[in-house]
Amino acid sequence: MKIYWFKAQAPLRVLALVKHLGIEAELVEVDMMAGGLRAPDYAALNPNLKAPTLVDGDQALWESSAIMAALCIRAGSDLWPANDPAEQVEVLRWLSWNDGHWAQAVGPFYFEHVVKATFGIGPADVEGLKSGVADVLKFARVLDGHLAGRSHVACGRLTIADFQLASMARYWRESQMPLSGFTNIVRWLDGLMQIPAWADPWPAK
Ligand SMILES: N[C@@H](CCC(=O)N[C@@H](CS)C(=O)NCC(=O)O)C(=O)O
Repeated sequence: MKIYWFKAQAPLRVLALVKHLGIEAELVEVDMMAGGLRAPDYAALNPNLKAPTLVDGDQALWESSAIMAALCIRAGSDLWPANDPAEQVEVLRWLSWNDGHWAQAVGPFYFEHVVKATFGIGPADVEGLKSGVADVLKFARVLDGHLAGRSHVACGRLTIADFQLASMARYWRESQMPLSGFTNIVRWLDGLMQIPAWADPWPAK
């Protein structure tokens, strides 16, 4: 089993899960800056030209949430509730909410501050982010209200929904996401950082 990754938030959640569950896999780092995502061999696996991609036998699977679910099923982990339809619905709701709303809102902050710094592609456009503040606040209110009295996003325990929602928000301080007033979100994000594999998801060099 191979997992293609590079240092970015979608591969991050898959690699954190792999480490957390102790899954044996060959972790193949793609040289994104050298055009590795556009190489024909890689494009044949993931026509989106994005990472992560899981290759298991003949099957190439993309989309980090689907990859995480597949890995949980393989490992017998309830981070994806394979045997509980009601819990699946609950996790799916938050995976969808992330991709449709939350990631869209926090993504620009993550891109300007973390992606640009990681790949040396220029300074953050701090001015440009001002127009995105209202959206972050709008959806942060939803998440913060939901997390009141809860330790995790779904099912009362760690699930792949936590990893999906937190992979950009974990950088909220250095990305200047306006989340400091959302005490339940901050408590949840800080709590996830107590998980060793989440705090340090990247493979050893
Ligand atoms: N929805 C996809 C997102 C994949 C994605 O956007 N990956 C980014 C890294 S976080 C990427 O490969 N970007 C490279 C590019 O767009 O050129 C997933 O969750 O796997």
